[in-house]
Amino acid sequence: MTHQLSDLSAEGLRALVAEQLERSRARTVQLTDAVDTDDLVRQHSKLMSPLVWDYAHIGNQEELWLVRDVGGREPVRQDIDELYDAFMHPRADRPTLPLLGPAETRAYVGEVRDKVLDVLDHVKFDHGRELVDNAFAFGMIVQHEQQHDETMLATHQLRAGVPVLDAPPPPPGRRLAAAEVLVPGGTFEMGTSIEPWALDNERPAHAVRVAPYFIDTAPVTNGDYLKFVLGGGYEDARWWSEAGWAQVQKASLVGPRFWDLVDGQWTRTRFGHSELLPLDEPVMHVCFYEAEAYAKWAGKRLPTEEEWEFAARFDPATGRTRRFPWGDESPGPQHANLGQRHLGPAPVGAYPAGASPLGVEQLIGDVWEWTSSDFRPYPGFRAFPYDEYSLVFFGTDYKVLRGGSFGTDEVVARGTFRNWDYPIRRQIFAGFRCARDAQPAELAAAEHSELV
Ligand code: AVJ
Ligand code: FE
Repeated sequence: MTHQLSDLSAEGLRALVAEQLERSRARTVQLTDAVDTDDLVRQHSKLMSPLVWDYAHIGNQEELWLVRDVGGREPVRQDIDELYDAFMHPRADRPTLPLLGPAETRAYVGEVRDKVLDVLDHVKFDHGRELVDNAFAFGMIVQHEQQHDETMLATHQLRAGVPVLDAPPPPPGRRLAAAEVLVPGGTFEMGTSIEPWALDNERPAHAVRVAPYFIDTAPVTNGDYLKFVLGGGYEDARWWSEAGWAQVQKASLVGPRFWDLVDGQWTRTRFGHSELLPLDEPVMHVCFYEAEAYAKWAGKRLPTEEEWEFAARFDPATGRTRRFPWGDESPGPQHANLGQRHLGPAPVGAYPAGASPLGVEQLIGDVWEWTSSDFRPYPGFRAFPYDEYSLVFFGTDYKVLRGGSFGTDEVVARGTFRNWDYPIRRQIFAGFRCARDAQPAELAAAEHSELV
């Protein structure tokens, strides 16, 4: 959302929250109405919850934060809190729980929403309560629903059977003038202290120094990645970290998830549709280790999270950190492929209006981008409003992904937003782009060309 949200009147803020609640619910309903009762309660993959769990969990979080905490109202269904607590039950066990059925779930989330709209009508945004300032708790719950909607979209991708989702194709790509650009580096302000709906791990803004580096102008494509596959990349331990090579053996990896070799031709299946591999689309459904191995094979490396954000937010003309690669304006359909408007990443070059000042494209939307960084707190981090959003995940188990995918809503896909997952995960809508160190001779050449 816009950081000018604090300029809105209470009525303006109420209207904006109502619209965002409505938008996220429409998406949840679309993703759950698309399948029958059996598909809602079934577990499509051990990696995922049954869709009906996500659905009721969305309602339960909304009840906990907005009905009970912000609203101070009586619980709707305290008896089910435990069933929908993500920390009590791992995803693999959720189908065995006495979950609410589809009809009960719809009634429950509907009842919660009615109460929330009543709370929204009466809430005072300016009572100095941090949870309610700038409607933060409402923004957090809207983002929570949208994040689970992306998770449910990933469940759809894992689901067998006839296609049930439909959307227009993304815009066409174009040839980029350069494959990589030199980012001069410097000190910039990373993270945010002013985006009202930024989550705790994006805060606070802090100065970070970045050395000069090269970064790819686009995500690595299926065509690029296919060369690595055909060149024997998955059979050569040289390209892989020790943990990555162990994962190749353990999971028998031979290529990205959802790629298949059919009669000598590579195909990929998405939301039930199989087609020849589109070579100019960003590669997707690779794990961190695959991204890391490709980068090494290509003579490059993954960018750090700091390098990713510098490329996405730093404006060399003013020295200022901006909200997005294209400026401070919230993303429009011309800037980025977000919000499940299309059901896949757009080909490289499809979003010239979304380019950064240095010409780095498709940083926001299309595919989440693996970075080389572990998920760590920023200096001055404070868990808010609960430890289980970020704090309990910090450490070396998770790698950071940035930028959002075609399945991420714009209310989530801030330039500062940080996602994280285990380095072996491939069901998320993740790809990557490469970076490399700038050599002294290249820096000298760049300086020279600026002088002439
Ligand atoms: C930020 C996407 C890693 O799905 O585990 C949802 C978001 N947190 N409910 C996740 C989240 C609590 C989180 N990710
Ligand atoms: Fe959740």
